[in-house]
Amino acid sequence: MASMLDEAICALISIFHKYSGKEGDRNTLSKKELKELIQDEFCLGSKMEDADPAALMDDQDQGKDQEVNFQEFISFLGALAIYFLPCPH
Ligand SMILES: [Ca+2]
Repeated sequence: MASMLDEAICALISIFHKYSGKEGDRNTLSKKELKELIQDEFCLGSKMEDADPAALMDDQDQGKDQEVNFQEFISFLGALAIYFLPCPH
């Protein structure tokens, strides 16, 4: 039986690929794919609704190749998780 953490990791991979496979490189998120992922998958407060995909892309795109790979995506989620850590509910 999968643990909650196993399921969370599988969900992250599944959600990433759901959007990364829409155009261009199937293993990275373009600016458009990132925008769709943020709009469709986040409901962590109003800040995410107003998020500027271009600015988020610049923050996450550590390789500066205009694409966000899975490692960069996970780094972003880690920073987001730390932001919400004091009030998880
Ligand atoms: Ca892609």
